[in-house]
Amino acid sequence: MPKPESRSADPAAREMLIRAAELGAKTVWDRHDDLKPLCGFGELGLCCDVCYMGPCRIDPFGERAQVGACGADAHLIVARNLARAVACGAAAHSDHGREVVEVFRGAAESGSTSAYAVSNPERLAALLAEWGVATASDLADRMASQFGLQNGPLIPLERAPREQRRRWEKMGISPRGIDREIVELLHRTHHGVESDPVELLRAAMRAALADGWGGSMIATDVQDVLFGGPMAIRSRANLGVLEEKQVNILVHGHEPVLSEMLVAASRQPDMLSLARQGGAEGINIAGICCTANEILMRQGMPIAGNYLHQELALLTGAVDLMVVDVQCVMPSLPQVAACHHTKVVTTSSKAHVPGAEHIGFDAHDARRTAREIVVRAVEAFGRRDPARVQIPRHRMDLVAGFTNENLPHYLGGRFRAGYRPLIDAIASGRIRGVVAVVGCNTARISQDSHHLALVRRLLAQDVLVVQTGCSAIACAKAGLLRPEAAVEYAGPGLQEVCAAVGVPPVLHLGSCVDNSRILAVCTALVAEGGIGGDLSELPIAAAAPEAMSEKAMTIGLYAVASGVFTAFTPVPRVAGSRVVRQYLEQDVERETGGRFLFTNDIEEAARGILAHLDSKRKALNLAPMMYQDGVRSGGSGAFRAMSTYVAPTGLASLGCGKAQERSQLRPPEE
Ligand code: XCC
Repeated sequence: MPKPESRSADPAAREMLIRAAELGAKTVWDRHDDLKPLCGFGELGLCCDVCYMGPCRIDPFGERAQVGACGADAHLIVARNLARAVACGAAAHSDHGREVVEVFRGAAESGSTSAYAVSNPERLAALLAEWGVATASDLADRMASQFGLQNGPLIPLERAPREQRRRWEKMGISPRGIDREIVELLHRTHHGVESDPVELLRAAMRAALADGWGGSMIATDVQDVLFGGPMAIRSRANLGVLEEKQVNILVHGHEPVLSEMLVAASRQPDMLSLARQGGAEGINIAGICCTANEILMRQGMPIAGNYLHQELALLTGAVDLMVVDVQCVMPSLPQVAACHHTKVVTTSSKAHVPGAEHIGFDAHDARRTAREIVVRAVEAFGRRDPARVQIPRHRMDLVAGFTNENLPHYLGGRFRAGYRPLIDAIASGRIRGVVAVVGCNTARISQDSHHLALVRRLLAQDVLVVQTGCSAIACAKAGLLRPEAAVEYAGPGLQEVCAAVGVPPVLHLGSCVDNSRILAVCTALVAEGGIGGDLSELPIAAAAPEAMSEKAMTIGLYAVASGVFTAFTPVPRVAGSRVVRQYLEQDVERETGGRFLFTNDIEEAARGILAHLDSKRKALNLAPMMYQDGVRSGGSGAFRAMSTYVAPTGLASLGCGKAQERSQLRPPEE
């Protein structure tokens, strides 16, 4: 058996990989190994299957075919493949947005019978004003219309800095509705349509922008209106959150519509008493992937793991039921679940998995569906074999729940709520910059190893890290989302800031659609003024250190189109085209202000990001960094980080309770 250490940096995962071998279960790593060697043409992006004359494969060594049967060369083939991936990634995120808008519309209609209601009237009022409508119902209609907007820019685009919008207009990539952009992009990739690889990449950027500043951004807004705006909140992460004596339900996927209702159902007295009658001490709901992030941010529910944990969680034998909706759900789950008593339930009309039970989810009947799922889980608990249960003891405390709306309060406190304290810390050289580290796990890279290596490296260089998605879960499992992580990992400047305001050095901003929150934070930094008049001028960057899904490519592309330097690892399927790499890693910077760094080497990614931050600081004429290698520049001796650290009054001093005892942490003025 391959060494578990080579497959995951997470000790809980390694334990379960050994358990998988004992049980004779195949996991994603085994299947990935079975496929090796992976197709070299595919890896380089040089295999074209857009028509049925092919597939045509370009020889990267120049000895055989250099063009496909139709005459498409390597550059067009690579660009076309990439554009199709971006279209799919944008479709996934934005269709999530459309789903939650439909639920919102149902809740907003007068005389509604929807199981959902607006729980955040303040956010609703702000959106009504911004969108220029009078009622929630009008807002839902206006938002729904954005998806099919045929002409003219999207309404949320107005939030982008003026200079960025000017760049998009000049390039002709101001996005229209996501439906139109994706249809046009796919049309352009059809055989015999767009033959200019760079024009195709620009069209892909336009579709990605329609997602980032459209579908995804609307998803975040609507979810905050329906389910509440997150506040800093404590919880725990890793497989050790599974409870030996409780009914364990895992929610996995992306849309919080079902999972919010499941959390509510699991707390109902009759459901709890049913669980007790079945011999359980309670009902424990935990999450996997981005659904985990959604119910963590708003409800403080524990996180069982990120993408590569989904099969491992089932191997514990402690999961009674896993309920899934859409995206990042491995089709293998029912086979792995068959090792034990675990039931897998699908709920989305768009996502069926052979071997799983399908319980169709309808927002109008959400309570009944959620209760039915809880009942199935309690029944399954009765079939659990305690002798076969093995729950890794690893679980880590964390603080999550930061947003562009609440960050000014946490950073500025009662007297200085706003982004000015952060800007001052950057301008004075205490903080080098802000980097978003986001995205997936992949079987190509030892699980979490790149996320942790990059984030620790950045923290040591006084970089404030913001996170979403499976990357945030990786760091949560490793303890980087605790305020104490500032002492353990941050450079002295960042430590001072974290100690002063009581936030962790790594801020969890939510699920992958919530990358829109990161765009909003960056936009707010521009609006506050002092460290750049455009996103591309700020000392900021982004990274996807273990990218797996097409959504990651879409997010990377809208980040680059928004002016952000973005390190993307592993190298996506672009290596077969010099023209595509040249455009995305260099030339695009003249157009959007952002660019990619594609690399398989996470240290190279870290060096590239740090060099980028320093170049932006230099261009802005900001103060030199206050500390160099732990020593205050021009000062007298080493900064004694440990001895000067004062536990902040807010977050760090509070211990973590059980999820059911969770308490939201209020901004200082409350
Ligand atoms: Fe999927 Fe969002 Fe990637 Fe994780 S980070 S593997 S996309 S769940 Ni979104």
